[in-house]
Amino acid sequence: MAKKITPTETERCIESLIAVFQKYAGQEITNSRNTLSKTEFLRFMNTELASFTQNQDPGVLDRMMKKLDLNCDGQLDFQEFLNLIGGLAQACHASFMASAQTVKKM
Ligand SMILES: [Ca+2]
Repeated sequence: MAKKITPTETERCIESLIAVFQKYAGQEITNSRNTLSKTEFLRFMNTELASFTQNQDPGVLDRMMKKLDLNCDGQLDFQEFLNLIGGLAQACHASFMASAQTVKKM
């Protein structure tokens, strides 16, 4: 009998990223299931990252989409989506480091 392998935390994170991408990319039937259209991107941002989007002016998401869409096809593929996640993770990491520094100094 095959032993059930418990995924590591890292493996679960990767799996979650794929699942969340597929969930939003597959919402519009008229659009490819493998990419996020502008509408799907906005839905993703406003649902999954609401704490980030609620204090932004509406132009910010437009500009983000344009910047992330490296091949300018009006869609975000998985690689382009990962650049967004990577950028956000980096920003979070930087702010954790900054607050850790502040705590150390106190
Ligand atoms: Ca693209």
